[in-house]
Amino acid sequence: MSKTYKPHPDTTQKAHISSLEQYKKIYNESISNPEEFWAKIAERIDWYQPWNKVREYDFVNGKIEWFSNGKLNASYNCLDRHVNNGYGDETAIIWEGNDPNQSRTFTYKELLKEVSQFANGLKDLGVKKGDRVCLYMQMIPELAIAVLACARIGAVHSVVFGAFSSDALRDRINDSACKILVTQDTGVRGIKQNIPMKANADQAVLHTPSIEYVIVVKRTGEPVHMDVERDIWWHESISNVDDKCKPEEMDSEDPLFILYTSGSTGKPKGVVHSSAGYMIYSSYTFLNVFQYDEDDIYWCTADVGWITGHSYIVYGPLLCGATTLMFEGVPTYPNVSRFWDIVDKYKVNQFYTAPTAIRALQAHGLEPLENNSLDSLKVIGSVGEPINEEAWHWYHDNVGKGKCPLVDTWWQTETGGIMISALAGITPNKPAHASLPLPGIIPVIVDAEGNELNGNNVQGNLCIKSPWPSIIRTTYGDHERCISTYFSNYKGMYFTGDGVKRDHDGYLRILGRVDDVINVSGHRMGTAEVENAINEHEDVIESAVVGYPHDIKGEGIYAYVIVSTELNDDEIKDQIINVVRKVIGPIAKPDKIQIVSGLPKTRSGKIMR
Ligand code: 7RM
Repeated sequence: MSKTYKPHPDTTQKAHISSLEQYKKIYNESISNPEEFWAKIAERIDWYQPWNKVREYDFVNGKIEWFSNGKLNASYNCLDRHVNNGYGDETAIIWEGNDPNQSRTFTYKELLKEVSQFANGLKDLGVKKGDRVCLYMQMIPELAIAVLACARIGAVHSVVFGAFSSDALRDRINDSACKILVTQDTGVRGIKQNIPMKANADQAVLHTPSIEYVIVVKRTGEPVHMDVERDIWWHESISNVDDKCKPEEMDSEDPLFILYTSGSTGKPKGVVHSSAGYMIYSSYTFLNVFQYDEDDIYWCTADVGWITGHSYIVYGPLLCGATTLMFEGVPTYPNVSRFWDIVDKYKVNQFYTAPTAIRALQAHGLEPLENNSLDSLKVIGSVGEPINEEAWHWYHDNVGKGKCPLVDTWWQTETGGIMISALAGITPNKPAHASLPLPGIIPVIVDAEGNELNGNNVQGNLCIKSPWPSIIRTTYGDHERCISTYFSNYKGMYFTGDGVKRDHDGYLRILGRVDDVINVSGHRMGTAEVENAINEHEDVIESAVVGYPHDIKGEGIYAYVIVSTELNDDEIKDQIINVVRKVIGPIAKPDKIQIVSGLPKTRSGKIMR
C-alpha cells in the first residue's frame, strides 16, 4: 500500500483520547462547555457552509438542533474527502461473502465511483432530496453503496433488515411512504442458498401504493419474476449513467435516515436521525472507543439492517477513512471457526460482535479457535445486550487472549452512537460493566418518582441529561410519540428504557430493559408486537408474551396463549409459529408456547406479564 498520502487528520493519534487522565479532562470540558467541545470536533469534517449555532434544544417539545444552518453531505465526507486528501487507493470496504472463496474489496476511489453511479441511477428514476428509499437486502456491498448513494442525493434511506417478512417490509414502506425499493434476487446465508428476497419484496409491494420502482441486485442469478413496468436490474440502472454525481448540499438537520425499531407498543417506530449530528457523533465514538489507527482493519459483525451496522460498519468507519469489513455469512458456516478464519485472513485489528454470537461459539468449545492465531487483534467489542460475566471472560481470554481490551458498548437505535463504554486500552475493564460515559454524555439514574440518585451504589432507571449530537430527532410521522416515549417520563431528560446500576467505583452496569421490550439475540422486540402477531391466528383468543432467560439468545420468547380450536396442541403451536414468521419474521418466533385457559389480569383488565 503506498505511503505517499498526507497524514489523515482523523486517524492520527491527535484525534484520539490517549489516557485515562486525558479522558477525564476532556469529559469535564465536554460537560462544562459542550458547544465549544463539539464545535472543535465538527471542524474535522468538511462543510459547504459553517453552522451558526452549535446546539439548541427543548426537551419538553422534543426539539433538538445541532450545528444549525450548517450545510454538508455525508457521502462527500465518507468518500470524496478522503480521495481529495490522497487516500483514494486505500481500502474502504472489504467484503467477505458467505462462501470463503468469495470476496471483493473497494478502494475509496472505487467506492466513490460505484456510489456516484447508483446515485445517478436513482436520480434518473426521479428520486429527489427528501424522498424515502427503502433498502431490503442481505449483507452485500450494494447495500452500503445504496446507503451512501441515498445520502449523496439527499434521499432518506430506510433499511429494513433482510430477515423481516414481507408483511413487516410492507408496513415499514407504507409508514414512511417510500418511493423506491432496492432489493436483490435471492440471498445466501450459511447453508441457506436461496432466501427469497425479491419474492418477499413482490408480496410487500402488492400493498404499497407509494412504491414506483423496485431495483434488483443480481446476487445469485437465481431466476426471479421481473415486472417490466416496475422492476429494474441494479446493473441496468447504472449502465448509462455518469460516474460523477455532485453531492447535494444538506442542512445539518435534514434527515439522513429512518430506521424502524421496536418499542413497548405494537407498532415499530421510525427513528429519524439528522445529517450533521449523526455523522459527528458516530465518527467521534468510532475513533475513540475502538482507538482506530491508520492502516487498521476493523470488523463489526452486525447487519447493516440494524443501527450497529449503520453507525459502525458504514458511517462511523468511512467518515474516518477506515477500512471496514462487511461479512455476508454467519459464524457457523462452513464451520464454527469462520469468524476466526476471517480475523486471520484479513489480519483484523478491531473485532466488534454481540454477546449472543459469543455464547453460541462458546458452546462449541475451544477447538474451533485452535487453528487460528488471532495475533492481529488489538481490541474486541460487544454490543446489543448485557454481556454476562461468563461470556465476557470467555471472549476476553480466548479471543482477546487476555491482551485485548474488551469494550462493552451500551447504546440504542435512538442514540445513534455509543453512549457508555470503555475506551479501548484507556478505561480499565470491568467484566459486564459498560463502564463510563463518552464525552458529552451525562447519564443519570432516577427512581420511579423521577428523583435523581446521586453517588455510587445506586440502581434505577437510566436517563440522559442534555442532548448529544446524534440523539433521535423524531419518530417518523408521529412527533407526539417521540415526545411521550422519550421525553415525558422524566422531565428534562431523555429516558432510555433501561435499568442501570452505578457500582462502588462509579462504573455503570446496564441491567436490561425496564419496559415491555425484550432483547432476543440482540434484536429488540416489543412484547406487544409479538402478541399482535400471534393474535392474527384466527383460533387465538388472547396471548401474553414475556422474555425468559435463554443460554444463547440472552432472552427467549415465551408466549402464553388462549385458543379456541379443534387442533391438538402441537398443531396449533406450529401454526402460531408460522403466523409470527409471516407477520414479523423468524427472529420473533416464540421459543416456548404454553396453551392456557386464562391470563392474569389487573382490575382494569390489563394482562399482567
Ligand atoms: C446498539 C443497539 C438497544 C437496547 C438497549 C439495551 C440493549 C445494547 C448493550 C445493551 C447492555 C450493552 N441498539 N443493549 N447494548 N445492554 N449492555 N452493551 O443494540 O436499539 O437495537 O437496542 O439494547 O437494552 O436499550 S438497539
